[in-house]
Amino acid sequence: MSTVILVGAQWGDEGKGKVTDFLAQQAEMVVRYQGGNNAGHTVVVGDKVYKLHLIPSGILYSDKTCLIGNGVVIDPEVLLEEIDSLEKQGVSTANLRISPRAHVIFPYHKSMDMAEEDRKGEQKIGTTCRGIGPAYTDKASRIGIRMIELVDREELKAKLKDVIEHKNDVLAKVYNFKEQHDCQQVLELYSGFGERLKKHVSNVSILVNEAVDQGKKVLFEGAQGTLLDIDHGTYPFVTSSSPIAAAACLGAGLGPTKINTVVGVAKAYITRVGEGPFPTELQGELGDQIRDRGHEFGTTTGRPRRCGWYDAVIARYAARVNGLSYLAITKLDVLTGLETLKICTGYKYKGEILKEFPDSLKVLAQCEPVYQEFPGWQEDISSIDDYHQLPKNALEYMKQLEQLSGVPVAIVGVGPGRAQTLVLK
Ligand code: 2SA
Ligand code: GDP
Ligand code: MG
Repeated sequence: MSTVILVGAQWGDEGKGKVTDFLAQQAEMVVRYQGGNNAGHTVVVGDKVYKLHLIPSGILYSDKTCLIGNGVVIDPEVLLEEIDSLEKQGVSTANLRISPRAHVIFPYHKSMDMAEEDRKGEQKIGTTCRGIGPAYTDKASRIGIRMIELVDREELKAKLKDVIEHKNDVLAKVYNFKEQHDCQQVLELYSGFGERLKKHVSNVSILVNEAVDQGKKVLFEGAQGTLLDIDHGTYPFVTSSSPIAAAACLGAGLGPTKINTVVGVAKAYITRVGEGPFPTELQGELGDQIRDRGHEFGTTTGRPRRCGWYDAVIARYAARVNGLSYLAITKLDVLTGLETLKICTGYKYKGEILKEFPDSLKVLAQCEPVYQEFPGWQEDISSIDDYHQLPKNALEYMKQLEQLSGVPVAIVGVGPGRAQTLVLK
């Protein structure tokens, strides 16, 4: 199949970076289509650990073209740091191209993100405070500034002058925010970023369509996850973009007729970072144990992730809204040693069993998970290289997980390394 969209099937951090790196071996182009540097995609190659935020995980191969689409919001300072850090580690970023239509994150977006979280207090979303929401807000309000303007000093100056005055006003008067942003300072800093990034700016829509039309393999790398989608996620505890598969077309500039396959990445359990209801959350010792074994801490912010049992209601929901062709199940190794494993098959709500993921957050918050239990396994599985060599109980757990999710499993992760990946189909 020549075009594959890879999406998070849970609340993010499913291991999309690792699976993208694995599938990128077969691809010629890897494309990010939404989100920004709120994302943290960890890729382990040999003894090296790469933490990518904006640059597609395909960059670790010297022969892949890596694109950042129009649907991404870009903090140019972070992007340049990422470029510098990769180059220092011997990874070339010469094949990186950025859409001129991608919107830019400015310092006032970060201030707005923090100020808005403060204003919400107890009701806060638990954002990464990277300015993501405010940048998408400006895009929708038609006062955003794009890469095409960032690389044109005169355009940048004109746009900034207008916007900064307004932002300072709102920050001071509405949020009582102390910090004010100096237009000239931001202009100097950002036009410098623009100068450096200019050589990477190129029409991503043309590049992707040409590649697809030439039969090249293109991989679309989603960030965050289905339940963080602004339309289909646990609103308002979501991010401000659309991580689901449909957004790949929008965020890169190609039509849905060009897509062949959608792979959903899910952990063998589930995590979430940030606020909001989480039916299968494990509070207490077991949750802590899974967090420690799975090193479940934010790749971008270092925040501890909340951990819970695999939720097949969510998996079926992700299958529906993304049109999943396959599942890639990661971190099966993290469950090794647990005596009993559970999979949530439905939600109990006011005496009824809900089989579908509810639209109402109020309902979700009152749902009690209904579980099926399975015996665990004790054997170390991290160096197994053939799926059928997994312990009997691990195979049974995977079989049930697949059946309850309603999507065939194609890939299983048994460790963070590139080689710790089992292929089924
Ligand atoms: P934002 O900053 O506006 O996008 O936050 C809104 C919600 O989206 C969640 N979110 C994430 N959830 C999981 N992983 C993300 N990336 C980082 C990682 C997170 C980190 O890879 O670990 O380091 O903390 C990510 N980005 C956004 C966020 O928690 C809010 O619930
Ligand atoms: P992403 O945002 O979906 O790319 O996921 P993150 O990189 O934020 O978090 C996933 C973490 O799990 C990273 O530290 C990966 O190196 C790690 N990981 C991915 N797959 C596996 C796996 O199969 N087993 C183990 N033990 N770790 C994994
Ligand atoms: Mg992550």
